[in-house]
Amino acid sequence: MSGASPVSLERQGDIGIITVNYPPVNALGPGVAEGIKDCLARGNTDPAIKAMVLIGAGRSFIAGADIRGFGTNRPRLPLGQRVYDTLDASEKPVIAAIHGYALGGGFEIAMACHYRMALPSAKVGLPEVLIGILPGGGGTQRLPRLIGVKAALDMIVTGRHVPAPEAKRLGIIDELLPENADLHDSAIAYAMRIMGTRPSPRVRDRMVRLEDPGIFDAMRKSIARRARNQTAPYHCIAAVEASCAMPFDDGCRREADLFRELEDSAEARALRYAFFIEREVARLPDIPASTPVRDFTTAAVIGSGTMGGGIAMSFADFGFPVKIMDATPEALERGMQRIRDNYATSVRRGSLAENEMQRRLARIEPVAGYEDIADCDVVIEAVFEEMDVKKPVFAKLDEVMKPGALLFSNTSALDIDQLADMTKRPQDVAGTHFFSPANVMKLLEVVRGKASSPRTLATAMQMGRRIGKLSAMAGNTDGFVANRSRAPFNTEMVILLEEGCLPEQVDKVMVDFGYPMGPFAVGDLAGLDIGYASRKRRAAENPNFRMQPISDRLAEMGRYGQKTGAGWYRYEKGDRTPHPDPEVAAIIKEVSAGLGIPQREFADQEILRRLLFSSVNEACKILEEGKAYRPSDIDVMWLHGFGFPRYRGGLFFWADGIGVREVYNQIAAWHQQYGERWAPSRLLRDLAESGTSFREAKAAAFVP
Ligand code: T1G
Repeated sequence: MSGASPVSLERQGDIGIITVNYPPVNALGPGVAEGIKDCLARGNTDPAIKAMVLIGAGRSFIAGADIRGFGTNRPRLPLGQRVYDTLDASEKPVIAAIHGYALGGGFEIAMACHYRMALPSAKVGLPEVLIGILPGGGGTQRLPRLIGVKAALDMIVTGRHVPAPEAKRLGIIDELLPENADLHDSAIAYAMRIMGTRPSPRVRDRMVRLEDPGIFDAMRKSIARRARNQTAPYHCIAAVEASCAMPFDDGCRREADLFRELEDSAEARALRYAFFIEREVARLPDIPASTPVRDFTTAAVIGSGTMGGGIAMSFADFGFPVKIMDATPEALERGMQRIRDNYATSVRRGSLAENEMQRRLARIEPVAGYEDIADCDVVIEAVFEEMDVKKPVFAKLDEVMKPGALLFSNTSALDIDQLADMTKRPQDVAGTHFFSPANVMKLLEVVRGKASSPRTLATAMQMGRRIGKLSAMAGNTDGFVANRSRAPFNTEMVILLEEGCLPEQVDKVMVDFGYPMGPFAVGDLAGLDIGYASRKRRAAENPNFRMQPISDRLAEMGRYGQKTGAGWYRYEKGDRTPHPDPEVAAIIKEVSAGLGIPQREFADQEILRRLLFSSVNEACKILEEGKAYRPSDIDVMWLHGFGFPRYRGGLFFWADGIGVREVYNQIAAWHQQYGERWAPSRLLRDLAESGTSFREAKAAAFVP
């Protein structure tokens, strides 16, 4: 920012307009809150000004405190002297004119204003809990006074953004404008209508509306599962509870005490890290942001199986027309039925409106063959995961697709270069690896082939963002980046069984750590036959490939998991609850005895570290081979591809909490005990020797 204040005051007739101009989202960075306070003081002393409007320049109102300032001991205005207090003390009324976002401290400022006006496209919210803290600007005290405790608790504990029309219904917004209204002029007109009204209505003067005294304990119970191991959600509840138990200023003091307990907590540091790496991942160090992307308006998906259907839904969910085809009309109809069933389930659960489901279904057009998709801008191949099936598809696409169309494959591990070599336009080919279920999981791995052009890659990354994904670049290595870094975890978890663990013990450790499901339960959900086929393929290619006799035995018995009623666990008909199965324990015991592996007990920490350290080591190998840009990109993949608990930041962020040296020493010890699979990567050894954190590790130059 230049020397000029990011906040200005100009007078238009009787109205003072205070404008915040601190791009890109008017966060409350250095000088912003002070600037607002200064303009309020000047507006209150200027006799020509009867009322004021507070408005944001650019694309938003105020998006909240500057998150980069947390944990940095940046000086903060004391209670009673903050911008919210200046607004409370303002003799003249102030209208918050909201467009874009009013979030966190920005929304708290709006609530300290006397009136709130918004465009319908605007959104308000208190998302602080999502970065491990709580509204620290009086929001936990004002919101219950504005909309009642029940609605306030929902907004504060979920951190959700509330669209302006809903905010109007809740009582947050006083004046909801039509979408095409001019916010600036409308706010001035509004100010002129109310400028003589005294006293100006202050939210702090209202009574809190407590609908049910039991709501706080009920809320604590309702969040117990998803908020386990976290503190911020519970502190949010305590702060709102204080709004019912004490006067406003005391409540603000209680809020400030709770905020201080959270600001530099491990949870808050991890969640702030996650927030920023999700933005960093979009930056491609060797592909300039100015690289022209190919606009796309129509997409096609080849293959209407679980993945192809989910990919088609991803496009339809974000407004894109998408054509879908399959090898036979019967297969295509099965795929369309699965899509219809998926949407119907969402409608039944209340997460999707019926009319929105119809709009999305109308965007998905089943087509008979290649000639029907020739004019699409983007085509995503999602056929069976075999090279012999995929190669002819790419040869055909090369033949029929219009010049300039982008040809992507959803393969999860196969060589992108081999597919590109089936075409005369390898520069237009890349991998776009969705994670199952494709319409739910946010991670999209963009896999760079040797010949993929910068334009193709930049377009693939942007395409992911435009369909609600987090796009992350991966090198074309076996398993790309996410699955390759996860592979040792998958091996180690089964080897633990050979040594005396049970699936339920491993799953409990990982669920207690924060995963939504244990890895064995996830295996049963995905289907054990898929891994079995993959292991057989790899064993045929690599005689040294370590087979998994226990997993293989289950698959050979037809125990594929939920779809067959039994896998690692046993399932009752119509019930997805995994039940430990004595038959599996017996198989584990028998196979392990046959392998001659001594059985022993395991502490939870060893189980956790055997799984995660094996992946940390592999992720270091990926970085030293230049197959990922940054350690934090791999953390994004673990957060959004594998459900790694967000309040632990990511795989490397968590490992840094233990320390590189300790991780290295443990891996070196397991290398002595178990042999080559635990050989420390060179990068890991170098980091341990240099005392460099995982997050500071430098990847080798990117190698497609
Ligand atoms: N602080 C610092 N930088 C921020 C920021 C913030 N609050 N919000 C966004 N940015 C940066 C972001 O890193 C990116 O930077 C650029 O702006 C565009 O963001 C006292 C204590 C507003 C919905 O949690 O949710 O107030 O990558 O890519 O998709 O009680 O940004 O360009 O270098 O996300 O259009 C509460 C966080 C803070 C809001 C816009 N507020 N931001 O989304 O753009 S705590 C938040 C967002 C607080 C008070 C408490 C989103 C957005 P770069 P973007 P977008």
